Amino acid sequence: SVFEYAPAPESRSVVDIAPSYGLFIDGEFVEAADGKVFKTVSPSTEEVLSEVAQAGAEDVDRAVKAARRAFEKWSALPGAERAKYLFRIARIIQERSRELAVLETLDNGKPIKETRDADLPLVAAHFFYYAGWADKLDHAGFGANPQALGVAGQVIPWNFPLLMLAWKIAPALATGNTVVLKPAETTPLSALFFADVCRQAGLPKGVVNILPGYGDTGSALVAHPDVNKVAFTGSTAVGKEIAKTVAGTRKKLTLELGGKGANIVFDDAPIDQAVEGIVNGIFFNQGQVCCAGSRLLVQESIQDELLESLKRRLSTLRLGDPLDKNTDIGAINSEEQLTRITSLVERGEAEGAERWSPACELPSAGYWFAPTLFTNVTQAHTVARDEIFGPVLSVLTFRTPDEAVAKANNTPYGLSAGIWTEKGSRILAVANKLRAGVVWSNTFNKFDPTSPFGGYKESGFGREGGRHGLEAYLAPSSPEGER
Ligand code: TXE
Repeated sequence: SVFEYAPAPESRSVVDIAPSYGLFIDGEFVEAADGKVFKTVSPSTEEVLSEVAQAGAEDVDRAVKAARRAFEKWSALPGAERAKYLFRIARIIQERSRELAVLETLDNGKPIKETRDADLPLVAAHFFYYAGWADKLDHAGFGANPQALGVAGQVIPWNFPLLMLAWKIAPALATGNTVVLKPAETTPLSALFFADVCRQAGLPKGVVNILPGYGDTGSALVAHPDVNKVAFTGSTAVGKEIAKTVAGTRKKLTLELGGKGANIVFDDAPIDQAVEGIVNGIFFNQGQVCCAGSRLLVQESIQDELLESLKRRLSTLRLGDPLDKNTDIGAINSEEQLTRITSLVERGEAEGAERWSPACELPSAGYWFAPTLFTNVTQAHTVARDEIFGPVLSVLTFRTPDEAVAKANNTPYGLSAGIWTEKGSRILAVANKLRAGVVWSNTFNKFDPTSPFGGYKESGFGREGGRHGLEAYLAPSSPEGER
């Protein structure tokens, strides 16, 4: 089945990592025009995994030209033909998911339990889902003859390297667009492995191009005049820069940016279940999740009971080697991210919030941060306002549902929220007032390719996933029935 688990990966020997990788342009791995390379390290050990070609402006131009050449034929293929390639890609990902899970864990630092049981099954599911759409676009509500936009320039972050790639590439290809994608500088390897998957699937040359590099590569891609669509997931600051670059051009843009999600726990919530949801909401992927439940809003009357259970649960989390199947908390993705988390946490303490962590030993090499709770937090505290993007939970309290809603919405972001209560009527009433792209009830961090995902306010605009995810890659066409 789509959701079949990969066999348990035990060690890094499961995957062959080459000492060096090229850029993937026009179906070939090539060196950067200026010969530049950079190193990618394993954040859990600081070991260099590989040396990767670094794309410059000339390479961006080469890749966009290749994608443009490929576009004519690719977009003219019958949808059923494009579907065959996407189904093939999905199946190869399933077959090679053991290798991919280990590779992703090594390059990103997240626990193998997550890459194996969450990232990889979701990646395959995305390709299966959008493969199914490729031949059903006509008269599906996108107009009579929906047209692909052309070349999509896509820039993705490091927190879910392969899953973000799937979110971007699967709908783009299903609708007949071609792609130039830039993975994040700290996690290029799974995208390059994906390039090999495309070759294995016989995907025509130039349909997918992968350009590892830093922010300058991303900004050259976004600014390239022959790119028709820009899709970005990353920081709000860079998202705003990209919006400025794209303004005044005819490029279509979607932005998926930061978040400061609230997990709202009412006094009638099933406490044990809520504790699991809170832990999953903020410690999944070390909290480096745009829709993380980084603020816990707990009804005052159950605060003590809930915090006691939560602390007990946090004391059982296992931090360490991400390749160990029992590990719950892996490494922080980069030294830079660790510094960012550390400075925000120090600021929280300096502003008077109370910091707590379970006793836990951090490995001596690599980038690590212990699960952290902040209590005595007010809405004015930095830790209640800024996205920390780390394993740090800020606890606030409320008395009434209206107060919960007001506090949950008191953020420049609007990506996610969670509601914990046994009352169905309350779930609906509260959810309708939350300014968040996704609201989970009695669960958190649940993803499905059929559901649209995206934000309000500074969390960006546009939706990825589901039927909505296709709209972002189609030109507005004539209304249904007209041609
Ligand atoms: O993000 P960047 P960073 C948030 C999170 C995190 C902070 C910084 O709060 O602490 O952002 O992370 C490319 N033009 N999120 O510095 O820089 C870059 O190379 C075009 C939330 O890693 O935004 C990478 O591929 N591209 C988030 C991608 O943008 C540029 C996920 C993201 O990097 C660019 C990541 C430019 N000028 C961070 N500058 C989420 N929404 O999930 C950089 N890039």
